[in-house]
Amino acid sequence: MASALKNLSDYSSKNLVDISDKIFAVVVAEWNEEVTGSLYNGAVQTLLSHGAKQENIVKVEVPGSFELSLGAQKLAQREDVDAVICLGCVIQGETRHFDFICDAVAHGVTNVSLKYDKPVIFGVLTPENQKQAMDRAGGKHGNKGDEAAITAIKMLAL
Ligand code: DLZ
Repeated sequence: MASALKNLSDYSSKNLVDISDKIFAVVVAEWNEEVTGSLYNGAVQTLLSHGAKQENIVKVEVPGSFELSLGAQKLAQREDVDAVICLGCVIQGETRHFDFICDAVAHGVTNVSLKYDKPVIFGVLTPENQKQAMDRAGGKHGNKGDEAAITAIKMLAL
């Protein structure tokens, strides 16, 4: 996290990234909403602190992480959207549901990104339990929503 921020500062100081006119769409899964809400807050704060305008950040909610891909596609196909950030949290269970959801969203997000030639960021936590999730959603391991936002900004510099 710290190194990701440092690297982003490097980009900013070299004026390689100006996101003041970029439009970001953030797709947020409602499952485990305490976690995904924190991821969203982290992502938005990071975008704002790096120059994005609040009015240029669009939030769309989908029921679960499985639906992130379609949500991302609907936003990525909009010409005005520059980057899409997908945020979800799939908690490992005793069934294979976890694997199916994670595989589906990973492939789905990748496909949307390549199809529309835009950054579509995989900000999905895959923890073993709620505590591990919260540790990564503003807790002791930082906020993966921040990292997802930083990744989107970096990809816009390509
Ligand atoms: C069904 C389900 C389960 C068991 N667990 C999660 C989860 O931990 N995180 C999450 O984002 N979504 C979960 N879902 C819901 C699926 O993502 C999806 O919404 C449903 O299977 C309907 O397509």
